[in-house]
Amino acid sequence: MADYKEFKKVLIANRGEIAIRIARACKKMGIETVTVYSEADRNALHVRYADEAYFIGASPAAESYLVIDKIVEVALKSGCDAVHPGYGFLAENSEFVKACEENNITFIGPNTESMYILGDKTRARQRMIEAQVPVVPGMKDPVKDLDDALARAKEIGYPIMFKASAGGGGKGMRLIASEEEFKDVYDLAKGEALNAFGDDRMYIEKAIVNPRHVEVQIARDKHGNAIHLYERECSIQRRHQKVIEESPSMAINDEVRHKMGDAAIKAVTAANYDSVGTVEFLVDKDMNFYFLEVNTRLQVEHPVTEMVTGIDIVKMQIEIAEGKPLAYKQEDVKQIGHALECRIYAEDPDKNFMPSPGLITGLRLPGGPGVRVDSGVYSRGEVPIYYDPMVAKLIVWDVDRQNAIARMKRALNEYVVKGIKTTIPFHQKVLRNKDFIDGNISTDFIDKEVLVKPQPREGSLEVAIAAAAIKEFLREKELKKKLVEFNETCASGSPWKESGRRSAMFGASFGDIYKYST
Ligand code: MV4
Repeated sequence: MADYKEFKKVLIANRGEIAIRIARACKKMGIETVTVYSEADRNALHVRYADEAYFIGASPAAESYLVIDKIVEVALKSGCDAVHPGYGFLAENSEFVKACEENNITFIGPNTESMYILGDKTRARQRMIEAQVPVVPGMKDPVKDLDDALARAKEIGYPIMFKASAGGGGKGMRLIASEEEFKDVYDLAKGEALNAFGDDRMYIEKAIVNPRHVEVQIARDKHGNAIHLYERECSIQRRHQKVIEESPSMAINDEVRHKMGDAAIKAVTAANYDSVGTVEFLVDKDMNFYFLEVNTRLQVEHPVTEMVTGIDIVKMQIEIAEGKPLAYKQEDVKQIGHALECRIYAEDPDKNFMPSPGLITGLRLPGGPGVRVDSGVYSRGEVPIYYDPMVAKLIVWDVDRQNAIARMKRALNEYVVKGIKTTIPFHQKVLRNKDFIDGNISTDFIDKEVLVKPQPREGSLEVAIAAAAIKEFLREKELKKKLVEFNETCASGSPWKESGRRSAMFGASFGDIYKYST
């Protein structure tokens, strides 16, 4: 069983909040940290947080964070055993994984074979069909030509989704309502795919109307052990960018939840995956779920899962890369309470979410019970124009969704960022939306609801007070039940046992618990 190697020093090939999140896991594990930085990031927070930092080039990512040779060179020069890619940049680049392997550096992520299978959407679909994971009804192979495409679309039935095999995350995808429309856009869509991915293979799926995006966090080690860490609801998106994520999802019940978890394990096992990862599903109005794709990386929204399970996903990912067997069995993983995450972007919501880089002249981060801030910036620090404008994530945990929403509103009100515009006011608007509060969300929520309709002001109606009183009574009852359940879980060997029990009894200060364990 001692078939593993503990890392002494890890290179973090990323920037911003995720570089810091990874460095925190390393420090907790007694691993030395090395970061890299571009010209624009000379004074960045991730550089200050790490034990060592190396300059790797000009500000554009193509000249720094994306240059494989430079990253490998720093890893060798500084004596790192492993590289953590974070998300974005080189995280899903198999050339980078190969370069690491050739230089005896462990890539903290999946093997190249599973990346190859899951990176191509038609190949992944084929593998899932063989493994009997439910996929959206549609084609197994790419279309041959327009006539083939029209014939297949007719069989499947309009509306259809015309998707690029090499796409993913909403890129290279088109909703098509009729045969006439398909004829018009066929060549255009293929051209776009060729331009974006250098690959114009396309396939057809039945379009799921008003779907929910629900994804399952999984972990599988190099010994074939696999667990899931339940789901995240990610339907609140704007132009395929997630805005708010939560766990659990309001869209599914426990029966579907467990079926989805099992399907997700089946999916990653079929690809011989060996890291932490995420299996994306679409869920329709009847709670049918369909496999979409696997994200072969640590995701931005992993903290919501950490909050409801109490498991440090980054530590788990590093241990898997070291070759250790999973520290948890499926029955050890409990989904407790409710977590929400708001992504804080340096964007101006009043100017069509235009990026708002520049000097942060003042910053006060929220805190208190159940609040976690994964931030990549500091007061008097600069937000460069060159990279993703996400500057921080605000995550809250509470015993149920209603409490979590209230806690998130409180935390957003405490959050002060001066000098640049952020999406904080936009989140406050979403949290006041009735459909959001009721859990009535689908993927067109933001365009349809929040950006168009004015939102009610806080506490304006007397009727609402009466309704709230009734709700409060019912909620109290539900809350007491939850605390009893919670303590039973603590007594039965969950990962929360050591750190969670006392604080959870006193108003659930899970943010504080988290800090001690990270
Ligand atoms: C779909 C779909 C409807 N039917 N596939 C967008 C992200 C990418 N991973 C897949 N996406 C979709 N695929 C079929 N067959 C609708 C979407 C979709 C969507 C999905 C999740 C969250 C937001 C979305 C926004 C528009 C479209």
